[in-house]
Amino acid sequence: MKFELPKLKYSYDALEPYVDKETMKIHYLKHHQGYIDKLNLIVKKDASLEGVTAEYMLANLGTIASEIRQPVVNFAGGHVNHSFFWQIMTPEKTTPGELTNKLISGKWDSVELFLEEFAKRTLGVFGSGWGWLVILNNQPDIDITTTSNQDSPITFGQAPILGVDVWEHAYYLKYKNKRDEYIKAWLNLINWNAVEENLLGIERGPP
Ligand code: MN3
Repeated sequence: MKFELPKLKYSYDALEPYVDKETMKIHYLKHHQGYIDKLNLIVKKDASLEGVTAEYMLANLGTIASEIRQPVVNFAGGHVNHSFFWQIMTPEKTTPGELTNKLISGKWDSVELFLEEFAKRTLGVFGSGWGWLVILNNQPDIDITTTSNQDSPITFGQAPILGVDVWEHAYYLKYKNKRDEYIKAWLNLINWNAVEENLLGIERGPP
């Protein structure tokens, strides 16, 4: 079994003007593919990882041999985070679902205020990383978190609901050093249907 790029549900230019075609192509075909290639190399060299999902590795880092643990964090994390990222964006205009509205408004009063706080926290990530809306596994509570590099919320017992990549490779071609402008634009791409599905999936529990 080899890890592979997940199919995109939209074309490289579909997210314009918020995320440009060139950035999408490089991000997906070069950066994400790069994480996958390195993850496949790790698995090829360690028979105990054969058939293990990347999510399981990230949730059970203690079971990973110490000399490959950090590479697994980086490359399984890079693969899982980006696979999540592509499906949490959409060129279609979507609106927050019923459960999304209820949970977010219950904590931040409104979706608008949540997005302000999400943008602020994500802008504050030092260096490369991610901003997340997460739910603690099997808990009703949602929260905003950030991670560095390709660290995954899964490693910390959190399930990602929404997440934005704030590595410079995600925005530098179009936005240069203006991460704030990128995040503000990116909020227009949120796939609220996927957010609702993520919340419903966690409410239902594992199959
Ligand atoms: Mn990236």
